[in-house]
Amino acid sequence: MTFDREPDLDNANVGTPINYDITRKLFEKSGSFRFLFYRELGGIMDFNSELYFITDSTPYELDEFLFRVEEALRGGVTLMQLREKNRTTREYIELATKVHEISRKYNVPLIIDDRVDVMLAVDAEGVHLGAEDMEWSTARKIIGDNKILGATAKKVDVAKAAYEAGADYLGVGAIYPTTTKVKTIITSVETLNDIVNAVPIPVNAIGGLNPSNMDVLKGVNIAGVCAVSAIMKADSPKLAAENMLKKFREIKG
Ligand code: TZP
Ligand code: MG
Repeated sequence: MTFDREPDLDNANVGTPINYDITRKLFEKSGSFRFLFYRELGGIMDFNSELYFITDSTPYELDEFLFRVEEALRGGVTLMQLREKNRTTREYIELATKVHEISRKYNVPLIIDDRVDVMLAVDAEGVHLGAEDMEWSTARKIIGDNKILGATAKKVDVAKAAYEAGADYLGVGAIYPTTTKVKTIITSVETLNDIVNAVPIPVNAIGGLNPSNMDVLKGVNIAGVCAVSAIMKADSPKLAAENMLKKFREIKG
């Protein structure tokens, strides 16, 4: 794989906007999957997708939902996504505003699922787009280089296309069948590995993952794991997040 632009790594410091050149270089250089992000309100947010928590508010009253989100953050979630499929634009923005207030306290970047407008409205740190959402290149133009663009990919060619279009990270799966409402297919660990080796940006595994079934990911150079139910529906989202992060770090060795 060849790359046409060379980032200035010596000057890649806190405040450097994340973009895929910088991401790639730091990814290769550090191998630690921690990246520079940008300075926000005087604080520093790292992009670290080791434990990427994706929400599902459907079964919960607002207070319970926000409590669970905060518990998950207290448990060590490193990146989070607000994923809403059945809300009006106004409701989505209202909820995102509340969730962003919480995620900021923990310095964890908030990614908005599906909706560039909602992300911009609440000045969240990024947006996650799949194959049926706004095209990645269009989204990148709209959001600029200071926001995170996540993409869903289940095939190597799609992963490469997403990277070329400006994606900062990829979500790949479902690795296991999932109880979360989503239109998806099973992605083999082999395909996941192929994708990891085909793109220089962080790749996260997703789909039915919990600490008891993550061993299959051992040896695959993923940046992290995503979870909805394992954290959202747990008796203690805090404990669930702690356990999941611990297990991920274990399998990474
Ligand atoms: N994309 C692929 S699988 C999935 C998404 C959004 C849902 C993952 O949810 P869970 O509950 O962690 O299986
Ligand atoms: Mg989507």
